Amino acid sequence: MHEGAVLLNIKTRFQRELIYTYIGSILVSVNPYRMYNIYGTDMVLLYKGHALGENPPHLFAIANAAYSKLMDANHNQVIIISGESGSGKTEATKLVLRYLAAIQHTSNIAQQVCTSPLMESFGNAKTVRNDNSSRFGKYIEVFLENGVISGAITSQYLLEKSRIVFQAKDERNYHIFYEMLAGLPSQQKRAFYLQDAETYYYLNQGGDCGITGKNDAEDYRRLVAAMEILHFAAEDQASIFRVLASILHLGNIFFQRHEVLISAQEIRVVSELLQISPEGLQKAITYKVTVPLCALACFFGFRDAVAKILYSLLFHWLTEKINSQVYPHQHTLSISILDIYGFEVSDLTFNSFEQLCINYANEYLQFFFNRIIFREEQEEYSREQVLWQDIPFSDNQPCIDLVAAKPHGILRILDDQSCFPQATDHTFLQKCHYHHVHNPLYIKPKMPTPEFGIKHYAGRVTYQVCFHVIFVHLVYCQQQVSAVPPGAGGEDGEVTKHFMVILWYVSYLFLSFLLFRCNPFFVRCIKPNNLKDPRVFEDELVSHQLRHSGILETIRIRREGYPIRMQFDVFLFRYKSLVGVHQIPAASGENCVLMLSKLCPLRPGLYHVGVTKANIYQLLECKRERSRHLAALTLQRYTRMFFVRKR
Ligand code: AOV
Ligand code: MG
Repeated sequence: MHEGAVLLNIKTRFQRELIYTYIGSILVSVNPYRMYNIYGTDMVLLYKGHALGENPPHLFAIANAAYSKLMDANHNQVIIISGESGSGKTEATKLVLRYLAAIQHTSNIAQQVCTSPLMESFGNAKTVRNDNSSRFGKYIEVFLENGVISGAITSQYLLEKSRIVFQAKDERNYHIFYEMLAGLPSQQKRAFYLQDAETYYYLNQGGDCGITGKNDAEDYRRLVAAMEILHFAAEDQASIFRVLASILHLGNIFFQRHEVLISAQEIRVVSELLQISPEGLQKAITYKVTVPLCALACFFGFRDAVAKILYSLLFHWLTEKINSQVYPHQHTLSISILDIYGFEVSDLTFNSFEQLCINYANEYLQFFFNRIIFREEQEEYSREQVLWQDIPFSDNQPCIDLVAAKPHGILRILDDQSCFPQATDHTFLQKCHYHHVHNPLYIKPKMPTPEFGIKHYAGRVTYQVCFHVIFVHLVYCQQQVSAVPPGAGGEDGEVTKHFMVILWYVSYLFLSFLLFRCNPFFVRCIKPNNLKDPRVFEDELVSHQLRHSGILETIRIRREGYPIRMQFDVFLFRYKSLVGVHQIPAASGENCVLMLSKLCPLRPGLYHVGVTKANIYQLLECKRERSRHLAALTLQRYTRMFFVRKR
């Protein structure tokens, strides 16, 4: 049982076109970079109503397990999909939704919930890692009433805003801009004074406005069809395109040093499109800030900030609009799916504040995974007094602390610094160095460059410090978005409070939604190569992901641990018929062991007072299934179990 064996298994399966593998109840999914014919109605029927392990590993099996568990246990479920950028999280999310919709008899709402490409057009973009990279976090709650989808709520988190005004080489802005320019009828295009994508500064910085294999015009038509399904009025559609057009024109406004505008034409067009006065617009984008920035950067900063606000508001409005169409009548039980942007490991690209947020969110997700899989597992054993040797696992709490702990986590320092008008990138960086230089997870650059490095669980990343520029934008944007909780305004404390909102966004999401409300299922997505090539499996790259995702440790803990826990009364009730008892015996460990001994031979020394373990779970389940005249389960593995006193 070692890394090489696991790698070989996953590789061999990948080469045999088997992209899914179970590790315990965790599903590992390797991105095939090509569509296999494994998601049709036949597959839906194959997996519908069948327990995990009855059929070959598949995403549909996980979706079905979540569904069955919701129905059985009357408890909310969440499917947490994680993995590096480009590993297949968003595709997996869509497939889970498709499965949930497919098992419905009436699929009207289900279709609306599950097939809308709108969010993707507005929230996804081409990056160097993924042609369709999600640039926001998404938490979809699908509500079920008696097993039937009754509605859904999508929450979106931390849309990447820098992309609206800046793209790195070979990257694009959000799909929607290019789709609009490729697909809008020429008459409408003229009305918005629009030309080709190449003419817009906000669209052409990456160098290539097209994506091989993507037809923007066609996707525009699909987008409009989706708007129709969601009952977007004609005026709404026109307004959306008007706002998008005004953002593009805004980006073509240029400044010369100190306030002299040289783009009167663009100013006029933008103010016409947004139906505001040209003077007001000019004032808004040349407004002076107190944050120390050079004048020119400041002007561009505010032009860009206005563009970001417009886009953020549009995205926010759109999410709400979609939600309003499918909002559930009441909050019943739900299956949620979490799909955030993947970890961004690269020392080559420009990493800044937003990458730090993205990576922190992933770090937090890993923390949650660890908590569930390792820590809680071990805590449960000691609570139940099961003899158990702690399995060491790579706890990433220290990294969480480095980024966000009070009082000197990097985000805290940034938050703190933003209250001082004299603070600069330099003072911020010095503070970080001062507090963390001895932290093994922190990397102080050897040269005095304005950057620092962090050793994340998934790899090391260097972050460039130009936080103030981004910070101004973020604050400016946050003020506009209605998601800011009431009372977060105010003069002096504004910056701090708003910044805390961002922190709140990232951590609150995971903490409240995941940790406490739902029973989690984990899907770990793996990227076989960085070339997006269906034929290549790079051992080193996959090993790295296996090692850092905790998958190997999961295997160990699963094998050595007790994946099945049953409360005394549940156990006695479940297997009573196998021993021919009608009356359930009193719920005690002794009675469980007694019943167990009637069902199968127990080796002595395998259990303790009140708490026992045995290699029998699947054997019992098999007996039970047979006794119910159901098809016998295929059993290859034995699982250990222990009983739990009812709390
Ligand atoms: P991500 O969500 O994990 O990245 P995606 O789900 O967008 O990654 O997957 C990237 C690309 O891989 C997709 O556009 C597909 O071409 C291909 N792909 C992924 N899963 C499958 C599958 N099951 N079958 C066939 N092709 C697949 V990011 O959002 O960048 O973190 O922010
Ligand atoms: Mg994605």
